[in-house]
Amino acid sequence: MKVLVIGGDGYCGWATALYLSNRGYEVGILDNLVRRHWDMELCIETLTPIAPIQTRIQRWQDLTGKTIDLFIGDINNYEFLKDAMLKFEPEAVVHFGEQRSAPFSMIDREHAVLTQVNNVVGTLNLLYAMHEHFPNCHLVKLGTMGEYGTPNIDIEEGYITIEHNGRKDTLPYPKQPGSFYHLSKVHDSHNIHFACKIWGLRATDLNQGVVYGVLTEETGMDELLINRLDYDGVFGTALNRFCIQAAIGHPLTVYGKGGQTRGFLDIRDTVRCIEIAIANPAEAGEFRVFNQFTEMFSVGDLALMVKKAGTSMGLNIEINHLENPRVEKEEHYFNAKNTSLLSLGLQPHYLSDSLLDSLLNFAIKYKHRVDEKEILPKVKWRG
Ligand code: NAD
Ligand code: USQ
Repeated sequence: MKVLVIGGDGYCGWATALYLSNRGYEVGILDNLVRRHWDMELCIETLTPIAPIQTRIQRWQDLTGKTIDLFIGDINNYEFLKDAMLKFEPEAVVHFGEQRSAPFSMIDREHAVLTQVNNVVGTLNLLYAMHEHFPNCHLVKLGTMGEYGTPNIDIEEGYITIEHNGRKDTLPYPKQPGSFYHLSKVHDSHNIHFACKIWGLRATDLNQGVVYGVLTEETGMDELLINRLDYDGVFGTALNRFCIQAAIGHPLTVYGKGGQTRGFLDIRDTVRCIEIAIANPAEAGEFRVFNQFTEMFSVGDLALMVKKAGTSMGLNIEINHLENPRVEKEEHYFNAKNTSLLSLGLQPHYLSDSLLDSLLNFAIKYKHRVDEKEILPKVKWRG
């Protein structure tokens, strides 16, 4: 099957492109490399030295004999997107190509607008390209668990059945996102749902939790295939950040009380979930939503797990409760369903001491690249 991976130069996209290529899918990567540009603009770097995309793809071909087509450009440019799709003729499109950091979207008005225009217009262009040229193609779109927020009831997979004044309906689950970034995903979901309804497109919205880890079978094959691993206060995410902080002896940065609970998953499960979604496409006209995470943790508990794993490796780890730069609940109910992907065959890699050991060792290997100034959060939700 021909699969176009939009955002294939990024953290989830690169691992997914190689995984699918390794499994015999014909893969194309489309990316405008803007993430590398934002890193430069913010003066931050991934922990790992990532090779240029052309070098990465060439190395993959040299090692495995498998080719990956490359389209460099912006999905906000409709002509470019349409031409790339007409050239590649995808049967499935996996869409990772968005601005994905909540803090980035909260820097100021300009970054909020950039995030929402980039994400919402890009996805809308893609919907039009599919409608006009590939109406049968399956869209696998990365959404986020953060679309739901932290309601005081169980979180279902996309829809909830409600009885109201004696009548009953199944409706989209209420959304209470916590940043202009997370809001952009809600806007995307609405647009995709509507496009499926009016044009009969088929789409799967994967509401993914926070991803951790760096090595997959493919990205671990060679130094030139290495994936990015963000640790800075803008693009770094909770568990990855804690492991890198532990490796350099920086106190772990738990925001506020640390009771913030989220869904998490190993990057090796991200790539598998995508394959499961592609191999079991949505029906024509169907807007399907899967919650894509394997376990729920509070950030305080994650910090304690990293401290325990690090201490047994001889690291000296402190946990700091910083003033929370975000506006969010720090103690709350959180119970989300995730049965769809499991019932389609996902076999999770649960967070274990051995994964934490390997992530900590990985962080230690590259710790000379860490810029300590970039660890503390600088973006505040209230400005
Ligand atoms: P990333 O920043 O590493 O990668 C995103 C890629 O998309 C980058 O290579 C970037 O250059 C590209 N891109 C952005 N805008 C584009 C545009 N307009 N045209 C073409 N390419 C564009 O992000 P990631 O961590 O790999 O996340 C990928 C997707 O998964 C995002 O949509 C994100 O919201 C979602 N997600 C990520 C996580 C996580 O923990 N990393 C968790 C849940 C959901
Ligand atoms: N947090 C800390 N300390 C840190 C970093 C984060 O306590 O050093 C807390 C945050 O306050 C928040 C939680 O950890 O309560 C998660 O924050 P995060 O930065 O790990 O993740 P988030 O901002 O939600 O965004 C990340 C990805 C995003 C994806 C989302 C999935 O950047 O692309 O959509 O995870 S989810 O959280 O399920 O919405």
